[in-house]
Amino acid sequence: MTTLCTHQPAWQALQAHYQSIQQQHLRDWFAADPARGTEFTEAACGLYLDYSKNRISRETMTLLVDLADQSGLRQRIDAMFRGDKINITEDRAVLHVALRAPRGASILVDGENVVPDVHAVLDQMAAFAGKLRDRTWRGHTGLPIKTIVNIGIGGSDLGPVMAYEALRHYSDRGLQFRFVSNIDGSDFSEAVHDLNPAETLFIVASKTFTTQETLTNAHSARTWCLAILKDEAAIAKHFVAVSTNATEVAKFGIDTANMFGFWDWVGGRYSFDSAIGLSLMIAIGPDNYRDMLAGFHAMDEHFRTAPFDHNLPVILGLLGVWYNNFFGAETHAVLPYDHYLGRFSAYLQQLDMESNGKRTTLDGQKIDYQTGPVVWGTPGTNGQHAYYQLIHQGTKLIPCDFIAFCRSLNPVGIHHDLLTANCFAQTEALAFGKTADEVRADGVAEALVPHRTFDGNHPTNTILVEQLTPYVLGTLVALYEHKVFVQGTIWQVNSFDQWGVELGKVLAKKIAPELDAGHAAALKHDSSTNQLINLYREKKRK
Ligand code: G6Q
Repeated sequence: MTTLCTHQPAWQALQAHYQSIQQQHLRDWFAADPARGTEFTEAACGLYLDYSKNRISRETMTLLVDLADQSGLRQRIDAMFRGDKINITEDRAVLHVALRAPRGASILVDGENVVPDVHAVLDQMAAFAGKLRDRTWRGHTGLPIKTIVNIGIGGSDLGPVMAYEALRHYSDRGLQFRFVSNIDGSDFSEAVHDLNPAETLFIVASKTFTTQETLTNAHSARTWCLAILKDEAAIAKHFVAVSTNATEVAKFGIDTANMFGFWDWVGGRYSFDSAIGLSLMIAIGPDNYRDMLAGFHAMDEHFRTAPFDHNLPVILGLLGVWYNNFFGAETHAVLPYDHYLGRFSAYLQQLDMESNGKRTTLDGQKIDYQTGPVVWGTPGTNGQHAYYQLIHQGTKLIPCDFIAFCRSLNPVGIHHDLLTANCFAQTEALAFGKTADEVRADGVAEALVPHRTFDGNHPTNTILVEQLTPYVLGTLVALYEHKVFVQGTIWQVNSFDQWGVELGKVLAKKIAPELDAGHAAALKHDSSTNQLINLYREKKRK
């Protein structure tokens, strides 16, 4: 049995250290050290991280880095990059880093270099994307394709849609992109209601090609297409697949020449820079896509080589552990001050929560400490008019990451300065608050003073970047991928499986036929589930 993180000497030292500093206020730390705002910073791959507004001292960081060392982080990083099968419950390597390795690099899985295969698929994607972008790929009736609909779910949807939204500025505006994921028929119906099948291409994105939601949506798309085009031969022109499962792709009727492959060593939530990103490549073009991969790769190299105390994903990961396990923070907010990053927090939600929402160690021990936090957030400034109240004056400690850009992609009047002013103002207000005396000095009536006082001392990171580009998106996503890896290593969980989603899937398959009013067999669930099924059947008939 390996030593649990809570038994590491650094953990014990952090616990004692926490007792000694938990009452200290960021106001005092900043007053005592005028250089704090430039000292607790780090820059790499075009990202500037200011982590000075955290409840930490130099000693905290030293102890956290000790914890990383004692947890074997260096060995785990090496094992991942080497292609070891670190996803032990599925006996798989974890090599999303190979997806962005430059041509000519060598990463071995079972003795074979996988990098040439990665680039062969990228070239195949680029050739196909080129045909859609120059309109030479024609539909069954000879019309060019106007709309690309990605059908996928989870890792085969959240990444593509997030990245498409993030990089929409760089996209071909003559093409439309839509994303269907939910098994709710309204998702599919709304996505296609104004489309002409003769001008529509469906990308069925599914690693396994057995996922109920995706296959159900794909079959509905097929029916919708054939209802108008009335010829099975049309499928070859209007459907392509991204998958690891050629047999199922062929069974669906998609020509495997129009299949873009990837590999079992790419986890779903780590896959949007594989062929799963085909819709994105069509939107932004192969050159921009490769710039994005270069950004991913730059962050991979930074993570692999930088000393832990200068390593952005390590610093963010350790700070997360500090609040999660010592301050008892249960959630973590990611707040991008950029409209294009509207889906970024939802994407991170899966990346983080599906990876580290675990309660068993790699060697099967039951965990008695906190692991992955609840991750959430929406772009600024909308959140300020909604839930920031709770972050400022509520009873919970919510560490936040603020992400801001120096130059807007749409410089309109003074919008961008105002946006950024709001971002900086929030981190300032959260850190320093407003004392009762400061409130009184504003002439506020005594009865209102407690209501208008801000305690402050709320920790934040600020990530400041010049401009949102494909390269930058790559660095940001890799930053969070590796942050999750750091935390998973410390908590000793397998960040690359997701057994927790299985039980619900199995039960849904059992319940689906029981919802049919003609289902004769007696229901054998608990009394609540039985009653819900009965009510549904009864009301459905009306
Ligand atoms: C991600 C998960 C999960 C997966 C979806 C879709 O890490 O494995 O979200 O991406 O269940 O799976 P398919 O791509 O196989 O349809």
